[in-house]
Amino acid sequence: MPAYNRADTVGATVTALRTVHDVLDVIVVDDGSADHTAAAAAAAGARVVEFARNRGKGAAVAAGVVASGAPEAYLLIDADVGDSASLAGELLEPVAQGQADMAVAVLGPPSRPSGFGFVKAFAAHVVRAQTGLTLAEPLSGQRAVRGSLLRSVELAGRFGLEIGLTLDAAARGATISEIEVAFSHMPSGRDVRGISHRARIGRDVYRAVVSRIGGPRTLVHMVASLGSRVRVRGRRLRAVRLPSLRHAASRLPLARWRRRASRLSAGLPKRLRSLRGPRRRQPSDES
Ligand SMILES: Nc1nc2c(ncn2[C@@H]2O[C@H](COP(=O)(O)OP(=O)(O)OP(=O)(O)O)[C@@H](O)[C@H]2O)c(=O)[nH]1
Ligand SMILES: [Mg+2]
Repeated sequence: MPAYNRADTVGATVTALRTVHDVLDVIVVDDGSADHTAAAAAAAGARVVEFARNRGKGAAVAAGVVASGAPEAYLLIDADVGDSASLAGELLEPVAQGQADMAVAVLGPPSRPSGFGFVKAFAAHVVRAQTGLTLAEPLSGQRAVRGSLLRSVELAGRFGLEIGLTLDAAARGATISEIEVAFSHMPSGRDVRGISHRARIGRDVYRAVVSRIGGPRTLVHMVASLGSRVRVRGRRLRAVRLPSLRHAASRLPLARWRRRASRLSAGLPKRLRSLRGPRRRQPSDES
């Protein structure tokens, strides 16, 4: 459990996780918090790894993996999930049963308006284009991952963690599935703090994608995903796909337009004459 300035919720999250059957050890990585996150986590019974300064979510999870030994599976749970972390067994099940190598939790609707969805749409687009997978929550931090899989990938930095893990796992042929779990969390809102938090997430996701598929392809995905988010007078402009363009072209009444154009051009000299009006007398007409 990566935790940064989460003294308010980390204790409840640890306590709830420890009630989950099959959870043998709860490791909290305190990412250089300025509050009492580490003490709260330890008081609730977690093993705590402390960073002296903030190094980001990816580095925090990587440190947790190093501290873990070699368990069969990992649960990655954000520190703001609180009591609802007791539902984590549902997330572990598909991995424990061998149905998935990574199970990604789809959370219930947010308690307040959160981001605008641009980064999520971009991440979903990249995952779909690169792996063929359609994920509703490509950036969800709540995941169960097969131990050998998580230990075999180099985790992306900061908030690039989730998209990097998804792309790397898919590249290794892992089975990834999404599962609805009624975890609650505390999403940042649409205030200045929330927007700058989202901007940081966007930057980290972009970096993780660029380092995996290269800059040009990343830009193409970014533009395409933007198209799917832009709204004109309340209607969403979907990314235009080539087959639909061809279909639209085949339905154009080209023959009718051609007939009309030739009728128009045939009648043009007469129209021009009528536009010019009756011819005026010229001085040369006198002579
Ligand atoms: N903000 C932040 N969180 C970190 C950092 N390192 C670890 N974390 C933890 O990573 C988890 C996810 O962070 P959140 O800030 O909740 O990000 P999020 O859930 O993706 O975004 P929201 O929907 O705004 O909550 C939490 O458990 C954090 O405590 C860091 O450097 N910054
Ligand atoms: Mg959160």
